[in-house]
Parts: sequence; C-alpha cells; structure tokens
Amino acid sequence: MRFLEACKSLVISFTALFSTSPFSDNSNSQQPLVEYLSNGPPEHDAYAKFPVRFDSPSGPDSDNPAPPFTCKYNFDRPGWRNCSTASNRKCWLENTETKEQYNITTDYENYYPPGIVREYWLDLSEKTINADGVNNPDGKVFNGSYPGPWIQACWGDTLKIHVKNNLDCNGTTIHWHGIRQLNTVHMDGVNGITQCPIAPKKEATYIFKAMQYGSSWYHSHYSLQYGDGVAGPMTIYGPSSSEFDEALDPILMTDWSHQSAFKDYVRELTGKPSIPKMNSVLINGKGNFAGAFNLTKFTRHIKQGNRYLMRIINTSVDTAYIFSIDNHNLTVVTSDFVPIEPYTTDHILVGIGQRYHVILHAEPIPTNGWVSSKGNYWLRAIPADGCKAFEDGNQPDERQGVIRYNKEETSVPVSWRPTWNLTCRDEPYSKLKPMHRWKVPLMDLPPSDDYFEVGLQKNPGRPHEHDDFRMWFLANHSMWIDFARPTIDYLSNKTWNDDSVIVESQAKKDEWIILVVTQPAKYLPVPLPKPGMPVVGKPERLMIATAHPIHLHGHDFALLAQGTDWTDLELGKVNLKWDNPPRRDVALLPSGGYLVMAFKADNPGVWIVHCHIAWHASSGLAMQIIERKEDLKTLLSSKDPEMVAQMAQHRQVCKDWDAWFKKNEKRCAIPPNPFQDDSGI
Ligand SMILES: *[C@@H]1O[C@H](CO)[C@@H](O)[C@H](O)[C@H]1NC(C)=O
Ligand SMILES: *[C@@H]1O[C@H](CO)[C@@H](O)[C@H](O)[C@H]1NC(C)=O
Ligand SMILES: *[C@@H]1O[C@H](CO)[C@@H](O)[C@H](O)[C@H]1NC(C)=O
Ligand SMILES: *[C@@H]1O[C@H](CO)[C@@H](O)[C@H](O)[C@H]1NC(C)=O
Ligand SMILES: *[C@@H]1O[C@H](CO)[C@@H](O)[C@H](O)[C@H]1NC(C)=O
Ligand SMILES: *[C@@H]1O[C@H](CO)[C@@H](O)[C@H](O)[C@H]1NC(C)=O
Ligand SMILES: *[C@@H]1O[C@H](CO)[C@@H](O)[C@H](O)[C@H]1NC(C)=O
Ligand SMILES: *[C@@H]1O[C@H](CO)[C@@H](O)[C@H](O)[C@H]1NC(C)=O
Ligand SMILES: *[C@@H]1O[C@H](CO)[C@@H](O)[C@H](O)[C@H]1NC(C)=O
Ligand SMILES: [Cu+2]
Repeated sequence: MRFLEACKSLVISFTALFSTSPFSDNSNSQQPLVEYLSNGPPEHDAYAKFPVRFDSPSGPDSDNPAPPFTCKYNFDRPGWRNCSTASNRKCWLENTETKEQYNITTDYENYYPPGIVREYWLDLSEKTINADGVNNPDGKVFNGSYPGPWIQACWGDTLKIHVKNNLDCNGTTIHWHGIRQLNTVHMDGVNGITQCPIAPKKEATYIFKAMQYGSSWYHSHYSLQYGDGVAGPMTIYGPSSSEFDEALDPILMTDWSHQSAFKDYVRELTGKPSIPKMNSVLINGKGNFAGAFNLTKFTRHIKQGNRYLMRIINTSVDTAYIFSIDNHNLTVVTSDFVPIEPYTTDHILVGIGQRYHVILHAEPIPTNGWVSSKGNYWLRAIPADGCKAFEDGNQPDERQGVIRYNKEETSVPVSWRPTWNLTCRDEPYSKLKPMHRWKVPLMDLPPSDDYFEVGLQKNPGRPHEHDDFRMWFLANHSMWIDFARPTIDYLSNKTWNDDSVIVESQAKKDEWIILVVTQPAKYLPVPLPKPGMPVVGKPERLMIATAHPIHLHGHDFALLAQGTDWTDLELGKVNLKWDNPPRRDVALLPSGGYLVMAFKADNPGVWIVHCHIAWHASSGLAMQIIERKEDLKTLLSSKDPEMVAQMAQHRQVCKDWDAWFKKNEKRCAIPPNPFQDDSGI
C-alpha cells in the first residue's frame, strides 16, 4: 500500500519547461514517433538534399592518430555548415543565412541535428582474458576482445546495433548507459523489465536515437555478466564547452577479478571468506597484477602546447577512482552526458558508471617546484577509500598509465606522490553547472515516509540462504526479477509482485517526479561501524553506512541536493537548488547521507533505479518506476510499422528464451543453487 501512497508524492508540480524552438522551422524538433524509430536517411550522399560533412577528432594519440570520425548530416534547408574548430568547440552546426546554431547551449533533449543511421555488430562469446598477467578463464567478450569495440556516432544519429549471443549458458541483454531512450524504453536492454534475455545462438537489434552527446559505455544488464568483460566504450560526437586541438581515445577504468563475477557473488551473500574482492585495476583492458609491474602500461603521446580532449569512463564493478596526471591540471567539460561550464582541477573523482570529458593542456606545471625532465608523466587511477574492495596484500598500483611528450623516451617516469584526499565522494556539487540550464519549478519534498531508504534485510527462501543481513533494498523490498516476464509486457496487471519493486508514478506529461533516496542510520549503533562490519540493529532491517552510486535509466536527473547526513533532511536543514542544479545519470549517495533527484515525466517507460555496484544490484538494491503507464501502452501498441516490427522482435526474443530455458535450465544451473541465484539485473 505504501507505494500507492508513495506514488502520490512521486507526482509533482505543473510548470513545465517548455522550450521555444530556436529554429525557424520545426523540422528537427519534436519529431513524430516514427522519427525516433525509423531508419532515417541512409548514409548515401545521393539521398541528401543539403548535406554537411565534417570530421571530428577521435584518437588514439598524436603519434598514432586514428582516422577522424566523419559526421554526416542531411538538412532539408540550405545554408547549414559545420562550425566546430579548434578555436571554437562550442559551435557544432550553423546556418549562415538564418544564423541558427546547434551548439553547446542547445536544448538537446528537444533539438538535435538530422544525422544518419550507423550500424554496428556485437558478437558475444566466451574467451580466457589475460588482462593483468593472470588468466581469467571465465571471460565473456564482444567481437573477441575486451573491452568491446568503440561505438561512435554523431549528435543526432540513429544507432542500430545487432547483438548476437554466442555464450553457452547465459542469456544477455545490452544496456546503453545514460542514453535517454526517448520513446524507446523497449531498447533499454534490461531483462525482466524491458525485454527477455537474448538466448544463446540468437540475436536481436537495438535501435535508438543519439540525442545527447559525450561519452559513455554499453554493458550487459544480465545479472553479473558485465563484470566478466561484457562492456565497451561509446562516444557521441558533439560540441564542447571548452576548446581543444586533438582528442584521445576513451579511457575505460575498471576493477578486475581473476574469476567470474557469477562465482564471486556467493561471497557477497555469505561474507565468506570475505565479501567479494577484486584483483586489479585495468585501463582499456590492460593492467598489472600486484608485483607484475613490468607489463606494458597504457601509453599515450602528446605534443607540447596542444590541448587534448580525454574521455574518462568508469566501468567498475565495485571501485571509484581518483584520476590525475602528474604535473598537469585538467579542465572538466562534461559530467556524464551533460556539458558543463568548464572548471580546472588537479584530480577528479570518478564513480562507477560516471564519465567525465576533461581537457588536458600539454604544458607541465611544476609541483613542489618539480617537473619531470624526461617529459613522461604517470596517469594515476587511485581507488577511493570507502569505495573499493581489493584482495588483501593485493592493492593495485595506482600508476596505471604513462603520458609521454617524447616518442623516443621509454624510461619509467620519476615523480612525487600526490597527496589527494582519498575519501570517496562526487566531484564538488557547486562545480557541476550545466551549459543548457534547467530551471526546476519549486516543489514540496514528499513526506519523509515516502523517502526511499537503502538498507539490508535477510534472504529467506533465496539461494545461498543463511541467517545474515545480505540482501539490499531501496524501496522496502529486494529486487528479484523474472527474466522471462518483462514489466513492459504486463502493464495491465492489477497487482505487482513485491519482488519486482515497482513504483507507479502518477505524474502526467511534463509534470515532475521527485525521488528522495536516503541512507538513514536509524537502526545503527553509535559509533558507526566501518562498511562491511557486522552490525547489531533492528532485527528485520539493518542500515549500514556505505556509499552507493545510484543510477537512473531513461533520464538525466537534476540533483537538487546531495549530503552526508540524512538527518539534515528531516530537520529541514537542506537547501534545494532549483536554478540549474547539477544534472547527470549517476550520483553518489554518500555513506549515511541523502540524494534529492528530480526529473520531468517526459519519457513514458519502465525505468530502473539501481546501485551501480554490481554486487549490490545483484542483491536487490533497485526499483522500477513506471512513468505514464497509459501513454506507454499507447506507444508500445502503436501501428507505426517500425514499432510493429520492433515489438514482433521483442516477442520473438521472449519465445526463443523460453524455448532455450526449458531445454537448458538444468544443465546450466550450478547445484545446489537454481539457475537464477541473484536479482537478475
Ligand atoms: C515493507 O516490507 C515488509 C516486509 O515485506 C512489510 O511487512 C511492510 O509492511 C512493508 N512496509 C511498507 C511501508 O510497505
Ligand atoms: C568543416 O569540415 C571540413 C572538413 O573536415 C573542414 O575542412 C572545414 O574547415 C570545416 N569547416 C568549419 C567551418 O569548421
Ligand atoms: C547557440 O546558438 C543560439 C542560436 O541558435 C545562440 O543564441 C546562442 O548564443 C549560441 N550559444 C553559444 C554559446 O554560442
Ligand atoms: C552464467 O554463466 C556463468 C559461467 O560463465 C555461470 O557460472 C552462471 O551460472 C550463469 N548464470 C546464468 C544466470 O545464466
Ligand atoms: C616481470 O617481472 C617478473 C617478476 O619480477 C619476472 O619474473 C618477469 O620475467 C618479468 N617480465 C618481463 C617481460 O620483463
Ligand atoms: C569507479 O567508481 C567506483 C564506485 O564509485 C569507485 O570506487 C572507483 O574508484 C571508480 N573508478 C575509477 C577509475 O574512477
Ligand atoms: C592547478 O589546479 C590546482 C587545484 O585546482 C590549482 O590550485 C592551481 O592553481 C592550478 N594551476 C594552474 C597552472 O592552473
Ligand atoms: C577528506 O574529504 C572528506 C569528505 O570530503 C572530509 O570529510 C575529510 O575531512 C577530508 N580529510 C582531510 C584529511 O582533509
Ligand atoms: C503480472 O501478472 C502476471 C500474471 O499474474 C504475473 O505472472 C507477473 O509476475 C506479474 N508481473 C509483475 C511485474 O508483478
Ligand atoms: Cu550499492
């Protein structure tokens, strides 16, 4: 019942943010449904009415430049040309006749240029991965390599990605992290919620529009599968809030284990011999297991005086990093998919699932009066305190890569050790100022009974049952989805299983939804125990102070407030920021603290909210929000031929899964546990 109550307070205010079109015709805005789904203009000049073609710098570095990536647009009016130059990256396209622009302040949620369709093929198979000098025999990779291929597109393109599952005993679904999926929830790639798993030997095609730009990653949402290697980088080229000359290829930072996450998971539930611990840190799939310091390091070459765009992506299972380059500052220009006013810093904290674009100015700065004379510098990724778990005696080396000015120089960099504060946190709230500003209408917070509290409960009746608090909850129940019954197929249900942890929002089109997530220490003894330590508390619920990176699908959210003391909210001591608050798709719920998130109900769908620590998501830390259920039913049953075809595929994927599962459930389960031994997401 509580959730019917809760949904009332999930509704909120009216004042919508109607943006007036900056364009003289409305041709590229608010397209009808078919625009989001259809193949769009094909990649042939012959079809183009008023084509614009230009190159965007891509990577990997100065000595080894990749072919630039060509953006292709087909306008239906004359006068458009590209305007992104090294001295003005804020501009993307402009019309020389009308002076209209697609640029860094454009409301990209509503307006984007007319791109083309880009097609990719991802073939998932098993492979032993040697990423750090030690074999992981349980690796699962796209197209034979880890990380998977770099998916690239330009702002306004449509992506069409064919996924083939060649695994023996796992289904798969692929999620495009941070992509808004406007009117395409069925392409969000979450089994049990937006689709059934793709069965072994079967394939499916994901089609969606890249309305945002920046960097991100794609990863499996099938249980713990991404921890075994099922992840890759994704870049959507667009404007930048600060200038740069060249771009480096994406930097994927991840933690890594020497065996399958499916095997490590039992440790999360039993705590024996300890909660799961990782073995090393990898950059773009390469690392050095403790001691083996002589393996090839990630290396990039730069030229003095140039400015480089670097795309940093944290694809960890369990680790947040502090990223820095010795003797250099970084100018931060985006957080997740949101361009921000540039700010300069000497290190940034990157939480799981978070991404930053930063600009590296190739001019070393003396630190304590010292600069490397050989022109080589460590690129560091230091696991943050309170957001990491590595095997004892096995702390990864933080010197994860080398930036070199001099091609001939091969020596190991010599340098000072940075003295960053290693506490796990997000980048400072006050620094994340989006370029396209949101003014969130003033709203009341829901009553405190409707806060979503993160805590732990026991796991009666579940696999690996034992008498301890090991299952997380976010909305009063630990999530446990049914692979074969995606929520979007059951929208007419009168009731929901508790295990599905569904919250129905009553918000109408363009009203706002507010979500308050807290980690109250109500039942905690004082002083607070360290994360991972046993706690004596209220018997049926346990609140333990740990930081959680909270991720919302289907929207960027405005972060109205973020704090480290949950009692401040109840005492009314929290100032909410309505005028252009930070905006992103993952925010760190501080240990014992709170998050106040708000987003506009402009995207009908079933959107999951979950912790991006893989172990926590697997043990239930998630909920589903149904946004505008009636509009969603209308959308999914649309007679638009593209939607009809896509929903036919959707049903076929479920049919294939059911058939495979019937035949293989027994063979693929690991006794004494059933086939599914975690939440499934
Ligand atoms: C939370 O879940 C527990 C256990 O299932 C149930 O007894 C309780 O009524 C629920 N509380 C609310 C507020 O829904
Ligand atoms: C447009 O792109 C072309 C080809 O990449 C480049 O030569 C030209 O300078 C660009 N024009 C502008 C205005 O940036
Ligand atoms: C972006 O373009 C609009 C016109 O479409 C213009 O008003 C605005 O000033 C431009 N912003 C920047 C940062 O150039
Ligand atoms: C997935 O595959 C792994 C082996 O790589 C196996 O241990 C696990 O049980 C499988 N799980 C499911 C749910 O398919
Ligand atoms: C790396 O170091 C280890 C241990 O110090 C040594 O056994 C190994 O031969 C070295 N490998 C290379 C390629 O130098
Ligand atoms: C990734 O995020 C996790 C959790 O927030 C954090 O512990 C880890 O240090 C991050 N890794 C990097 C390389 O930023
Ligand atoms: C580099 O960043 C640090 C920390 O933000 C700042 O104190 C320092 O002034 C910066 N130096 C330069 C040259 O920008
Ligand atoms: C490090 O940062 C945390 C949180 O931002 C703060 O509470 C702590 O006092 C800082 N520690 C030091 C030694 O400055
Ligand atoms: C919806 O109802 C069906 C049939 O009763 C049930 O199998 C399914 O689990 C329900 N779905 C959810 C998400 O509760
Ligand atoms: Cu968590």
